[in-house]
Amino acid sequence: FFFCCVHVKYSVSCEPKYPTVVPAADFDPDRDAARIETAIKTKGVDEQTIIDVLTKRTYAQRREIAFAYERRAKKDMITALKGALSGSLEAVILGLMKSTSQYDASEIRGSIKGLGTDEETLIEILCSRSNEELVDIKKVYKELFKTDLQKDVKGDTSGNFAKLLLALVETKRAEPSAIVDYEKIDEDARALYDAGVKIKGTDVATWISIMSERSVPHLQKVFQRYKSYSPYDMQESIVKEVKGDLQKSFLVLAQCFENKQLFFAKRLNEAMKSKGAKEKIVTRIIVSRCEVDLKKIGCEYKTNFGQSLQKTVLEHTKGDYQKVLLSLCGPEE
Ligand SMILES: [Ca+2]
Repeated sequence: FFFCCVHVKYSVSCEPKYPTVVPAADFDPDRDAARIETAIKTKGVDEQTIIDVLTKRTYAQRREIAFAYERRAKKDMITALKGALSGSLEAVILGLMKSTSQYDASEIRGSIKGLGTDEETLIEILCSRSNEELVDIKKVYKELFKTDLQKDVKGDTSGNFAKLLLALVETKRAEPSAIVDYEKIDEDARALYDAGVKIKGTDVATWISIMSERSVPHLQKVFQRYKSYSPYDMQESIVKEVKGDLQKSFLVLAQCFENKQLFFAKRLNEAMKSKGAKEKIVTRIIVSRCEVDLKKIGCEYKTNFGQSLQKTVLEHTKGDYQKVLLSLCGPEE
């Protein structure tokens, strides 16, 4: 029995990846740079070529293309793309010229430094990214903006909402353990119940520490176990116990612990089908997940909504924006 409490770390902590954008074979940065240069110079701009090249290369390859472009054209490729493109297509292409962490860091910065605070974006990113991703985002944030992510989050949020986001940014989440600790699972499940549904009011600090420090596989089992204490499951309990941005944040966390790709699939569906399609959300999810798990998000999408992600993109977007999204989503499985 005691053996089950021994904490063994996996030798590899990386989560499996399910990208739709993978390294191009026979990659030649000089040839690609020449194609981009011609496309930019073409009268009226040859958007199709820009889309074809840049969506079928990884970020690392796009960087090489940018270097090759600068050597031959004697100017910065990103600046040239900015000048040549506009609107939603420009947003996607410029997003692709950032690494996933740079993109996330910039989206967070934009959500904080824009007019007011865009809590929705802040919550989506901070509550859905893995510990590993958050570690990287913090590092890149500091490099790009010469300030700590913690400091910016603190300056723009308050109360328990701030406490939860800051706890996530501290990146104290445990690595998955190879051994299931049933005692700890039971203890955490009961603690979540005792801190919420069981009492008047909510001991938010306990919820925050459990949900920001335990590993995802552990929390999945905790939420299962939770149902043997509480008449409501964890998501229902969150809705009953807390409100506003704190509720939204806990819900994103809980949904992502359960099935992160399903969470993104639902969010994409909502954003595309909402009145005045929330293009910013669609762009952000597709750009930020195409080298991470967009393939799996597509599978969850199809399973849940009975229609492929690609078909939905086709129905709800148009023009070059549609072309670039479809290319990033890859072929239907
Ligand atoms: Ca309560």
